Amino acid sequence: MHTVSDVYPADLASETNFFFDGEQAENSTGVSLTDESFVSLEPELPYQRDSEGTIIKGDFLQLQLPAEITLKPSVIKKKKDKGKKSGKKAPKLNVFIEFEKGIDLEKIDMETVRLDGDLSPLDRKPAKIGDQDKDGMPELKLQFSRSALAAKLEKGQQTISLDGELTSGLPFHGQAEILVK
Ligand SMILES: [Ca+2]
Repeated sequence: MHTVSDVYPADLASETNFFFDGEQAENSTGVSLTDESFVSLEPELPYQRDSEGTIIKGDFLQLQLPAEITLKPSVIKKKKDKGKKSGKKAPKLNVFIEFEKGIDLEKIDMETVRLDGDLSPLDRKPAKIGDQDKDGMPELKLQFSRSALAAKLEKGQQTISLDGELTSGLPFHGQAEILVK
């Protein structure tokens, strides 16, 4: 599985800005965010001000929660099925979103979830939460149109992203490999 580090200007790196480096979120002094850090980094409103009167909100806005994304199936076909099913019977892509412990899946703002940049889930409610990979951590199951995704992608093995926000506004991001035939 490939991971991609955040790209950011060097002068943005500081002790209070955390960037996801593909494996963990670190600030400029190498301090990693723990599970507990993520939970405590929900935005506190109204924003606090520092000693110079500047509103402190940068830490929260820079954060991006890592999400583990599982696609089922992870192989999709570009050509339309012979049956040419459409509507509710069209082939669906199941996307499972898993967070580190402490992040409540029910806090995902469904309106913000996008696959590969601009695909919205087919059904925003009700969201199904289960543990299909049986690792003890729950996942949220969303469904997307398989043909709509296939139409956007080139043939071959590639990494696609899933992005969204929690109801607090905290963004999350995950990636998964998919093979388009
Ligand atoms: Ca799980």
